[in-house]
Amino acid sequence: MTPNNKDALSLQIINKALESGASLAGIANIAELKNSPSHILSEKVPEFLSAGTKQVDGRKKDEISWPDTAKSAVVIAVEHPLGAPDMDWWLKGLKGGTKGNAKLIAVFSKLADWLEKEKQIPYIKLAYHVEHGAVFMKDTAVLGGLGCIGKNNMLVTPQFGPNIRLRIMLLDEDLPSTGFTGFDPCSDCKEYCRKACPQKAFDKKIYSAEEYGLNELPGREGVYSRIKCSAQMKKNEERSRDVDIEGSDQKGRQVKYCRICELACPVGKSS
Ligand code: B12
Ligand code: SF4
Ligand code: SF4
Repeated sequence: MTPNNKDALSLQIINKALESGASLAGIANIAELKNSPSHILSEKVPEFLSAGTKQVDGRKKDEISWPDTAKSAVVIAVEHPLGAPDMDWWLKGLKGGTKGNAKLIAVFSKLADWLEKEKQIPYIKLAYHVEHGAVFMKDTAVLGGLGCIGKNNMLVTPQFGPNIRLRIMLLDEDLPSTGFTGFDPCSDCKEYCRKACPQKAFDKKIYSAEEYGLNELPGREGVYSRIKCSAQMKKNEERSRDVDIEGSDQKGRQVKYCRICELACPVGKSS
């Protein structure tokens, strides 16, 4: 396929994802993704058990298992606006865990149908947790041109700030990354995100470029502590409660995980 044809195919895929309900979409090349900061750092830091990791027999936490056939990754984002906090609430028994994840899964279901029927491109829809086959989503999104990593250690997009959630699908098609944006709202910001954290998770430098061999560090300067952040998630779990599951006679355990550093960020808050 010529470079022009590849660009045209990428555009078609992105447009189909947007048409299917994604708020943003992009593409990351697998070779670049394998060399992105989270994929490098995760191999160097000790295993970590938290709300975001899973105990899977025979698998190391944070360890990616790359399918041989995958050559590019489609990344989609769905907006989680201030007016719909329930999109982010985890509920055991709900498909995808949250309403937002259910929407992300539905978008990929439509895109997968189209890839199969119209393009005959093999794909793999990835899970959320790395131990269940996921890759690191924020890096995929930066390479795909959706935004930058902010001082809150989250993907910050020009359109929706950090108020988005992500999902990835791998393609057996060698497409180039749709690119960095140069967008950086943090350089002259008063760091509302960091100041708002109840665990003071950004108060100490933990990672250094010299020790880890990369300049792109958690929280940008190596100040984000996932141990402190995770302590907050544990508190949130302790405050969970049983609620009705819509469309079912079952009850499920609802957890409202902290997103204070996300909600404190002024970027994209006009929506
Ligand atoms: C495990 C996990 C957690 C754990 C550990 C977090 C961690 N960062 O280590 C805990 C439970 C603590 C957690 C907390 C949260 N999480 Co979480 N989490 C994950 C998960 C499953 C894996 C992330 C991970 O382990 N990363 C590995 C570590 C090594 O990397 P990192 O600390 O994230 O830092 C890297 C980046 O900053 C990056 N980086 C820095 N500079 C640059 C520059 C460039 C150019 C690039 C490419 C990268 C880059 O490289 C760093 C390595 O240095 C992802 C889903 C996924 N499969 O990716 C969701 C995910 C990252 N979480 C998400 C969210 C929303 C949250 C919370 C707000 C809680 C909530 N309500 O859901 C908080 C936010 C914490 C914060 N400020 O970062 C979203 C982020 C969306 C966004 N806008 O960025 C994700 C993508 C899931 C989703 N549904 O979309 N999470
Ligand atoms: S509050 Fe400011 S420093 Fe923090 S992520 Fe948003 S723009 Fe960046
Ligand atoms: S999610 Fe909550 S605890 Fe974790 S860094 Fe953000 S504000 Fe702090």
